Amino acid sequence: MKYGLRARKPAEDSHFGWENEGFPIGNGSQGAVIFGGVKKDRIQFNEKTLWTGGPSPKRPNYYGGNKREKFTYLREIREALFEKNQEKVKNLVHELEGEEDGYGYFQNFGDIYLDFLEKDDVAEDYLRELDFYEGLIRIHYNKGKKHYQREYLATFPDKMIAARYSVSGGEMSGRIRLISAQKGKTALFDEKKNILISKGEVEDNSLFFETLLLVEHEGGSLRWDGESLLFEKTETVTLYFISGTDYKNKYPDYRGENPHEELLRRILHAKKLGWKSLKERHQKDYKELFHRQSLNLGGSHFIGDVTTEELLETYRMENREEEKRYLEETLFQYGRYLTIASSREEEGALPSNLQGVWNDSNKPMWGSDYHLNINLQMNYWQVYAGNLLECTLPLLNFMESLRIPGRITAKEYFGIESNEEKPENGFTAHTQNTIFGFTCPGWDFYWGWSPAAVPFIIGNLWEYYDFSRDEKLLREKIYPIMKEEVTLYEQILVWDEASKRMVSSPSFSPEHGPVSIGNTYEQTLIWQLYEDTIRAAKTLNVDSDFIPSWEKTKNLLSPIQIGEDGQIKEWFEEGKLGSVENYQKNHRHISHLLGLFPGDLILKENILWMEAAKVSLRDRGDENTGWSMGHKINAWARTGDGEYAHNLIQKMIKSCILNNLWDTHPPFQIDGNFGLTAGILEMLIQSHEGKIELLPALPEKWKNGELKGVLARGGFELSFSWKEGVISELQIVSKVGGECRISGKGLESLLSDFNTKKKNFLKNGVFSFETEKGKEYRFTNR
Ligand code: FUC
Repeated sequence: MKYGLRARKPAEDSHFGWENEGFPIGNGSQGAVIFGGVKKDRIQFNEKTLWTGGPSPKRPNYYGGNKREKFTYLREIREALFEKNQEKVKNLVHELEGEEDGYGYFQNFGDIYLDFLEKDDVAEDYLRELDFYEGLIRIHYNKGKKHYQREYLATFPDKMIAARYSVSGGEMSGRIRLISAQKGKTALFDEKKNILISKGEVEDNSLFFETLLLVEHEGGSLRWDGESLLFEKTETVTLYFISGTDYKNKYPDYRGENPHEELLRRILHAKKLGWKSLKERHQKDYKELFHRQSLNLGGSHFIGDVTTEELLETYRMENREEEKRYLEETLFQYGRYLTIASSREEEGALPSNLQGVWNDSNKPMWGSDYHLNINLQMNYWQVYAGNLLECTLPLLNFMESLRIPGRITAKEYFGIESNEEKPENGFTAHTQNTIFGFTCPGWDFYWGWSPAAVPFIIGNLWEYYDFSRDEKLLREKIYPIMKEEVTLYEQILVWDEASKRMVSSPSFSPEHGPVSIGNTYEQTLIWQLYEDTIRAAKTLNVDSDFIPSWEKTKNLLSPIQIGEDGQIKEWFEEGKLGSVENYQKNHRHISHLLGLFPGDLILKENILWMEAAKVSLRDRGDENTGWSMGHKINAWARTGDGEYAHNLIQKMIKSCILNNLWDTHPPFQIDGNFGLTAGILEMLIQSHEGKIELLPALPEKWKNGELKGVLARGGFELSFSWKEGVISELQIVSKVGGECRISGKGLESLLSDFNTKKKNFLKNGVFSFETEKGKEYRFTNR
């Protein structure tokens, strides 16, 4: 196995084992965690649409959590803020909250247990591997003279999870149980079809759910005993299973068809294909995505027979550099593996949530929902340069689906109404979102209010365009969302005479400090929204009559202010660092630095702002929750300080990575995994400053390496290698044509021939040349 997870024992059958030792597989909509026990195996599984909350016969008045006509308080709060009457503000902000009732939780779907007729749990030569290259889990072990082998996979083309258990040198017997995680539901066996069915309705919201499990065997026999499926003296047992609900992401009832027919069709199709073809089809699909990109930081030749736990141990305790680089490469690729496993484009697909698609609890932290004040954004930071653009489309669908409920929230909380005359007059959403169109603020203003979360996530959609240059998608789907949001802000920004800025009010920086007007978090994100929307309009050659007024607003936002300690102020009122009410030193959010990353407001050419950003970053400190460290790696990479960024990677691996390499907040939260992958890419290539910059933040420990198949803004795919920090080989594929501007150490000599021929090597070290669509450009040092 080249890259993956490896263990020499099964995961403990407990929540601890699930979170720390289980190995995840997924096909976007379905996920499973494999325990791999010898006497008792457990497959815990999920499907993204199984949630409590939302509209339901029990909640006939469900209104997306919105309270009515709250915009009247908004006016009062704004006045109080202008008058600096904080007491009044504090008394009133609670009016800008939403309803908790009906919020709901992402649910555990259930478990499949295989109880083997074995005396004990003891096995020899036990090995459990999640192989990123192959896209599956393998387990083998011996028990006496018998050799056992298992494989588990989640296939996207055939929408199925499948597992195959085989034994040589003997036979195996045992029983299979399918257990729903919803109360009081038992499985039934359809003798005719040979399918085990578990179905019912979620008590809270009457959402219909169903799982079908088909078991095939070679040798021996299989029979239903009224409670479980007994397999006796078989050589192989193959499981195919699929789950679904009658959820549909459609306002207002969020219900679609009963999934039974479709699930049945698929499971019969899987049966027809059989294990071998199913696996082949899965691997073809998976490998096409995964193998687009490879990374060598100096560890790719390491072939140690070590477990992931041992690798982590080495990383924490010792100086075996090759192994350390290998673990960094593994974590990098894990972010890509988890993306493919938790976010695939298909009709109605939902994006990856706080735990991707894996959850063993019916009350997971934060509902395992969609958090828009950083987390959902971070779930997709790795897809762009990571060459997995299509995996971001579920996010686009999700954002589209928030527009209708989000217009209600805009109406109730901002008084901005969409109607026949103005059908797309502005939508909003806040920190927390569910699959049932919960777009209102949370039930506590101090974490719940965050309208700028929408501009924030629109940044992700724009990145999709900027990397792909897919003008059709920009025109048809992305730009309408951007324009609607600018339309909203054109109506809700207010003029602040004291600071001479257009400001959002009230504003609250996630998730500390005072309620204020025009804080840096909001101003920055709104600025970025205007900046990107204007670019989009110009690209598409539309709305030229709006652009002057949008430009004007943008220029009055003044997001960045430098404070007395030379920091980027987080609040306009902040003088010295942290001199405001409710400031929390070392807070995990670095929301005032979103212009540094993922935005492109704070650039290297602006030395003053860049230095101020570093002051603010240092003030926040390094160690924090997993995603916070993931964010800081990216931010430090943008400053160009590779050593600092690498130091953070080391700290993150030491403190926030579990034995199955899942990132922990705690609990397990997948954003940190994605933030880490994105951060590694950001250290090796950047393209947000109007050019491609190779090795912008390279640490000494990575001085030799190779990155293949990385994407850059402008529609370029690059592969390059470097020695002693100098680029030694470079290949650029231009996917859409147009000018390529590129810089990096060593390019001057690498491109010298090319340079004299074309005479377009620019003075400041940026090489620029026109490319042809589909053409490949190769440069090597002779
Ligand atoms: C944000 C963060 C928390 C947590 C939650 C899911 O609100 O502030 O740390 O990650 O999202």
